[in-house]
Amino acid sequence: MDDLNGKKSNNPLVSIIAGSTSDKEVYEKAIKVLNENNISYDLQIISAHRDPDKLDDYLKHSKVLIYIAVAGLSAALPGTIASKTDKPVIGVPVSAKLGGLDALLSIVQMPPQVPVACVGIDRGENAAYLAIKILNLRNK
Ligand code: C2R
Repeated sequence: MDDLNGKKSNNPLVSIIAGSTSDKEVYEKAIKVLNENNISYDLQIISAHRDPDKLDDYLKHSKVLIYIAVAGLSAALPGTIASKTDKPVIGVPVSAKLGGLDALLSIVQMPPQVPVACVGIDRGENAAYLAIKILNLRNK
């Protein structure tokens, strides 16, 4: 994991927030792609369900441009982040139970006005690739 932390930065462009360290295999896929593309990121393990105040505090002080939210089970995390930021949120459903269908539906089925982009189950790398495409808009 240490080598994957190479591009962690004080002024990150992307924030990866995972609900648990048990999602590590999935968020490491995103970290690998961000590192390969020299995109600075911050990694946080914060559960919206378990530690809502910590999430609130982090988001209030965060200056990143894009959030990648990795969560399994009843994946409230991406939607909660989306409710508190005007930046894009990309959700990654994790196959913790039910093959990840529970998390996929939780992330996709956001109510009107609070969109969350969603990549495939366990597709942490695609969340990073999508984040890079969004960041590329800055150079157009
Ligand atoms: P533990 O292994 O820590 O019990 O977590 C995590 O993302 C993980 O996949 C089991 C699963 O619970 C998920 N989790 C969420 C949230 N917090 C934890 N979906 C949340 O706030 O959405």
